[in-house]
Amino acid sequence: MMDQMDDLARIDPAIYAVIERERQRQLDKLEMIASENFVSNAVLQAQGSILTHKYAEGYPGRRFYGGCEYVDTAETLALSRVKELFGAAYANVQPHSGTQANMAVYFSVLKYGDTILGMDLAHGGHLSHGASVNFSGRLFKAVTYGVYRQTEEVNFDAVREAALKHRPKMIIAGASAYPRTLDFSRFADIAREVEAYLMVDIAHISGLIAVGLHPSPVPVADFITSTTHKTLRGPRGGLILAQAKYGKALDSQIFPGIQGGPLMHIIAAKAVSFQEALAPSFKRYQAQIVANARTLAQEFLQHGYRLVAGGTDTHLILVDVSAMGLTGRQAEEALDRAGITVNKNSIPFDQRPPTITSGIRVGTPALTTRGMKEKEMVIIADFMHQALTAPSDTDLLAKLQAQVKDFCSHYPLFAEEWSAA
Ligand code: DSN
Repeated sequence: MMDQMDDLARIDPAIYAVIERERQRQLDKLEMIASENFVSNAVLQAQGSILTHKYAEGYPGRRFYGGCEYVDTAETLALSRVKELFGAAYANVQPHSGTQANMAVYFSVLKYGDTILGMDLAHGGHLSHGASVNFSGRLFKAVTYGVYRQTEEVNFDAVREAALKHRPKMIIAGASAYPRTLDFSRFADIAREVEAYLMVDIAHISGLIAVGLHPSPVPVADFITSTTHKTLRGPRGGLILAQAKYGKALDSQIFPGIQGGPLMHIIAAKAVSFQEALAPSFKRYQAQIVANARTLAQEFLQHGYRLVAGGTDTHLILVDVSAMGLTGRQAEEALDRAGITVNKNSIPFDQRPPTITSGIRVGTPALTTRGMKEKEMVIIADFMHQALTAPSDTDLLAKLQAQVKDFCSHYPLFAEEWSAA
C-alpha cells in the first residue's frame, strides 16, 4: 500500500511528505493513546479504494442513485457481519463517527429539551453524552453522574438518585476514560425503574465485548453505539446496534436525518474489519490487550504510582501523576520527548483544568497489534518511569527516545495480515 504512493509523491509532495513523516512517527514511537489502533493492510486497502467514488444515499436495495449493485453488497456484508459479531437484531453501519451515531440515537426518540443522564466528562464520560460545549448538552437538558470518591468506580447510588430526581428520557452508559468493567444490567434496572431509554456507548470496549471479555449491553440496552477504530481495529467511523423495533427510526435519523451520502469505501473497510473480528485470532488479540494493560498496571503500582480505580479490567489505565509532582500535561510532554505517545487526562475530582489535568490515560490496543506482550510491557513501564522521574532531563529523554526507536524497530506495524498477538 505504502509503495503505491508514487503518484501522490509526484503530484503533491507536501502531502506525501506529511504521510511519510507520520508513518515514520507511528513506526518509531510507542503509541499508547487508548483510543487509537493500527488497521490491517486489508482494511487500509478497502478504505483507500475506488469505492470512494460512489454516491449511495439510502440503504441497500433502496437507494436514491443508480449503479449501487456492488456497494449494496459491501453494506449488506458489513451489516450481517456486525450483527453476528455482537448478536444484535438491528445494525446501521453508516454513521461517519461515534458522535454521529449518538446523535442519530438521540434524535430517534428524544425531543429538544428532553432530559438525558450521562457520565460526567470529568469523571471519564464523553463529550457527546451531554457536555455543555457539545450539541448533546446544548439541545438537551443534560444531568450527570460520576464515580465514588473512594473507589473511583461508577456511583450507582448517584445514577439512581439523579434518575429518580430528574426523570431523564434517556440514560447513557459508557465512557472514554474508565478502566473498570461497566455493569450494564444495573444501568438497565435503573432505566426500567424510571421508564427511560438506555443507550450504551461501547466505543472504547467494543473489541472486548465482541469476544466476550467484557459483558455485552446487547441483551439489556435499547441502543448501542460504537466507533469502529478503537479496540475493534477497523477504519475510522461509527455504528449503531439496537433492538429491531427501533430500526426504522434509526435508519431515517442517519439518512436523511443527519447525514447524506454514506462513505462506501469506509463501509467496505468496516465489513473487512468485522470479518477479521469474527476470526478466532481476534479473541486472542483482545485477551492480550487486557493482559498487557494489567501488566502495565502492576508495573506502575510497583513503581509507586496511584492508578485511578486501583487498576484495570480493560485496555487502559489512568495514572494519577500528581503524587509524583507532575501535571498530566508535563507527563504527556516528557513521555512524548521519550518517544511515547499518551494523552493527558482529567482524573475524577481533578483540581486542575482539562488543559492541564492530574493524570495520563495509557492504552494497550495499538502496541498489542504490533505483537507486544507482557514482557514488553515491563520494559515500556520502565521507559515511562524513567521519563516521568526526570521530565526536565533533556539528555535522558533524548537517550530514551533513541532506545524506544530501537525497541520499536523489532515490531511490525504494516503487516500483511494481523494474526493473534
Ligand atoms: N477522542 C476519543 C478518545 O480518545 O477517547 C473519544 O471520542
